[in-house]
Amino acid sequence: MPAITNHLPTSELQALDAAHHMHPFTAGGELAAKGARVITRAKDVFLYDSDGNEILDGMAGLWCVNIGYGRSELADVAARQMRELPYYNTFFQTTHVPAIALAQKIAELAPGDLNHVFFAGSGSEANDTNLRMVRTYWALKGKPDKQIVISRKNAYHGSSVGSGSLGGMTAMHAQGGMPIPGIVHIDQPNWWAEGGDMTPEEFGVSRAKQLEVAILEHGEDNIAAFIAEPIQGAGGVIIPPETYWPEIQRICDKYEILLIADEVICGFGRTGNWFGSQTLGIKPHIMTIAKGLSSGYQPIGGSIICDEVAEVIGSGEFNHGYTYSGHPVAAAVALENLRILEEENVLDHVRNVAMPALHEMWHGLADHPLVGETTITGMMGSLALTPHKDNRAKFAMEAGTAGFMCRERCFANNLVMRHVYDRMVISPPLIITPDEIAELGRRARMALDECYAQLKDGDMLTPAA
Ligand code: PXG
Repeated sequence: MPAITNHLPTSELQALDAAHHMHPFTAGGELAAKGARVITRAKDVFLYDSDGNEILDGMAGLWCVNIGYGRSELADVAARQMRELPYYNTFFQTTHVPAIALAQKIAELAPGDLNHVFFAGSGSEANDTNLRMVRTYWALKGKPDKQIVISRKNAYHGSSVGSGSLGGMTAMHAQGGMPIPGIVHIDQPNWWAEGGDMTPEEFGVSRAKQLEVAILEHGEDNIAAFIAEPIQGAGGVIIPPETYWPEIQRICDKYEILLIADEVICGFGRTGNWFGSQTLGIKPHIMTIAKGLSSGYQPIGGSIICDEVAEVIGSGEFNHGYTYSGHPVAAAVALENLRILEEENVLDHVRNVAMPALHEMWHGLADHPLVGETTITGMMGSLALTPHKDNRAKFAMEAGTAGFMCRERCFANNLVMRHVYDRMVISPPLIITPDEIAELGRRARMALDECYAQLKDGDMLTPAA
């Protein structure tokens, strides 16, 4: 076998990929027949593939490359750290400078008394930590029955057995024996799809009140925590009505349950503040972090824990942790990423430059015949594809068909924009410029036009009954 490099022809790379590489969330046979797109390098907001195409990455990878691609400072830090101390663990009463420095920095950035960090290798691992931690917390407080965690349908909290069970993705639950016991899912605050005749404000309150109903049904004495993304990401960038989070917060405050904000996507500038909880006015006891923490340059995640929970957990031995908890190279790279976010005032760029341009461009797509609503907070937005603009109609054909077609047209126009069923979502790198935003808008409109034409030609614009 010759060396496998970027210089091999695309078809050979695709054949090798199909032969040996199993992809996440992918129908392997279908992809093998088609051939995966081979990404070879990236710079700022652009990806380059093995055929030389320049692709605008409207998703920042998987919602994570917040500072953009190609920052050599992070590579330098990684190389330096690998030479000095490539690995050591944080078990058995040892520590190292990158873990200390990163934990301190995260505690400084996090609001309120969220002052303690438990590291993991990913968001999934961090949510597994959270599940065990909240249950352990209540057991140590002498309330071992407080074990149930309430979550939401169409939430995404990861792909491990624990975090996937916390999530509310039916397609995931259908495989591999999930959800595990002790997790209850209430409905999501998705007004567009599920709001019926209610105003968004009424709907927000009614969905939040489901939390109270679930607490009363299962008994306050049996509930450990409520977990939610401030804004659902993988579920389709579902921005809750303004009435939703205040009511959720009131309910969490009233009953003795912990609140976990899953900030894996919303954290580190995505919503225009350091954390989505700040943008949406949430006061969690625990935050889940990953993705933007290192801008995806290294795999790292974690949980930020408030003083009270950390103190109780610290009163005994918490029998939990990962080989790579606080990995020195990942921690050093994350720290450098946070330095860049801070010293280059990336949040100011987001608030004053990128957000206004992105919001104007995004809402500008609302006049398209295929677009039902456009919604956006900070640097994460979505639009609903619809066969009928005026009444929030869904398509008669299988949900996700139009979205998939639109995503294909985006790909053909060298734009990465994802679909979640029939919603298109964007989450570009935070450092995107107004010119690049205009280009994103141009390519998105082209994709929408082409998709609309295809749907029309195929007689597929029929609304569901
Ligand atoms: N919580 C949230 C809110 C996430 O979005 C995780 C936890 C899990 O993180 P890890 O690092 O274990 O993947 C996520 C991950 C998609 C997509 O297609 C989204 C995620 C991951 C993969 C794909 O939108 N989010």
